[in-house]
Amino acid sequence: MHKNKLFISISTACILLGACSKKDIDPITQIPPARAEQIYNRVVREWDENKDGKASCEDVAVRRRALFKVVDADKSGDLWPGEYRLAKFEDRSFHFFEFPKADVDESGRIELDEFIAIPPSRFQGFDADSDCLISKEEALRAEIAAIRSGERRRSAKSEKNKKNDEKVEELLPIPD
Ligand SMILES: [Ca+2]
Ligand SMILES: [Ca+2]
Ligand SMILES: [Ca+2]
Repeated sequence: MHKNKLFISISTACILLGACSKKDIDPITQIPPARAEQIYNRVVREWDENKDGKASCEDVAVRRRALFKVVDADKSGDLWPGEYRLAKFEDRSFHFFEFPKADVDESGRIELDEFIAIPPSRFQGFDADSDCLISKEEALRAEIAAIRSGERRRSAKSEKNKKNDEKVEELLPIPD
């Protein structure tokens, strides 16, 4: 009884003071379970190269090994700067690591272990706790963040369009 009363008074306080705004509700608790499952499965499908049903660093390594083979044009087993540059087109992670920074042992070549060791920027964007595994919660938070940044972009765009419309109006001849 006591608890109920307390609950009611807290809810009333929320309503009266507007203190418990929507902002305080964790948005991932608002996603229906079936939809949450769908989002998580999509993220796993996107990464799961080793087909173990999880999106992990191991999947990133599998992808890196495959990419290494592709860009190692002269099949020397290591990459020279020209070959390394090709990898940047496939994975933005390499943009953040110029050749000298990636060549940890300063051998003048990027060996496979150096290539795999470069932090995967997109994967890390999902893996908030850096445990090398994208959990369902991390997948959902990334999805919400993506939707929000999409909304921001859209509203910025419509703001721009509005300005353009105003400009167009300025350009229209004034009727007499
Ligand atoms: Ca996997
Ligand atoms: Ca090296
Ligand atoms: Ca994680």
